[in-house]
Amino acid sequence: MEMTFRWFGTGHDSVTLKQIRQIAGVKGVITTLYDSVPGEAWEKDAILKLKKEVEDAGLKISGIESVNVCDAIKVGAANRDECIDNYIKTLERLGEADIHMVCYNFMPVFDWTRTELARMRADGSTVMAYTQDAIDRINPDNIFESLKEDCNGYILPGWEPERMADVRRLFEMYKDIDEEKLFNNLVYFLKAIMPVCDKYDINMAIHPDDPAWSVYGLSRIITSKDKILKMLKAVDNPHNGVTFCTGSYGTNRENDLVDSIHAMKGRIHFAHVRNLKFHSDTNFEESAHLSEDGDFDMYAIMKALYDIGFDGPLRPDHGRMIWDEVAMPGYGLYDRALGASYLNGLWEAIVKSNQ
Ligand code: CS2
Ligand code: MN
Repeated sequence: MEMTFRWFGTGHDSVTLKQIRQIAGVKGVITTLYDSVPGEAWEKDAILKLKKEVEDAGLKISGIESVNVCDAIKVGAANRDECIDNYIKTLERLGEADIHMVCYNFMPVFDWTRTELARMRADGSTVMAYTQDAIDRINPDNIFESLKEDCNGYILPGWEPERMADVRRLFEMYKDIDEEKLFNNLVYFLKAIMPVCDKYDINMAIHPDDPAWSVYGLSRIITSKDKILKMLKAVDNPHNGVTFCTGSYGTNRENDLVDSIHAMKGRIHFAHVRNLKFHSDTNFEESAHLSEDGDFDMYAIMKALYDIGFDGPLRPDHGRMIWDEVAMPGYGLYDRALGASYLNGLWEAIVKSNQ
C-alpha cells in the first residue's frame, strides 16, 4: 500500500504540495489537469509541467484522478471514436511520463451527488450529506444552484458550472440510455483502450457510482459486487480494474465491503478509504475516518486490503471541515491529514501483527 493524497493543482486547491509533503507517510499525490476538457487529448507539455511541479516539491504522481470520460463515449454518440482516440493519446502521454494509474467514472450527468455540502455536526465540524428525501424534492435543474453557496468558491469535481448550466441537454442525451446500453458503451470504451494500457502498463480504475443507486432515473452500473464483477469479466484484462471507494460503494448498505474486497482481489488498483454515518438507509453523512465516528469497520477494511496483497495507491477521501478551515467541501487539509495518519496507523499495526 502506498499512502497518497489528492491534490487538484495550483490555483485549484487550497492545499499546497509543501503541506502534503509534511504529512508523515504520504509519498505521492493523486492529481489531474483540472482545466482539461473531457473528450480532448491532454498536452504532453502540460503533463510534464505538472509532473515537474510535484517532483520539485519532493513528491511523486502516484496516479491521475480523473481523466474524465466525455458524454459522447458514455452515450455511444456518433463522435465517440474521436473521443476515444483522444483518450488513448492522453494515456500514451501519461505512460510516456511514467504514470501508471488512471481513475475515472462512468456516471451519467452527475459525478457523486450530495444534497448538503456543509451539514453541521454536534462538535461544530461540517460534513457533506445525502438524503433521498432532499433529492426527491430538488428539481435536477436546480441542484447545482442549491449547492453553490456552500462550495466556498471552489468548483467541485464533476460539477463544473458550464456543464451544470446545460443540465437539461445532458438529461436529454441520456434519455434512452438504459443500464444495458451504458454497460455496452463502457465495454466498447475499455476494449478500445486496453492495447495502450497493455503497452504502457496503465491500470484503469473505475470509481463506483455515488450514491450506489440510480438518481433522477439515470442509469448507474458500478453499484454492486455482481455488476462490478460482470464489468471486470467482460474485459478480462488485469489493466481493467477498479477504485475501491468505501464511501461511495458503501452508500448501499447491501454492499459488504470486506467480502467485495476479497472478490475483487487483483483488480483493485486504487483505494479511497473513508467512513459514513447512516441515519437511515438513504440518509447518511460523511464522518471522520475513525471507525467509531461512523458505521464502517475501518480496521476490517484495511485488513482485507492487506489480506489480498493490495500494493497500489490508497488515499483518505472526503473529510470533515474542521478547525475553521475554508476549502473545497470534502477536500480540506486537516481532516484528510488526520485520516491519512489514522489509516497509516491501522496499516502499521496490521503489518506488524502479521509478522
Ligand atoms: C469523488 C469523485 O469520491 C470521490 O472520490 O471525489 O469526484 C471521484 O474523483 C470521481 O468520481 C472519479 O472519476
Ligand atoms: Mn472516492
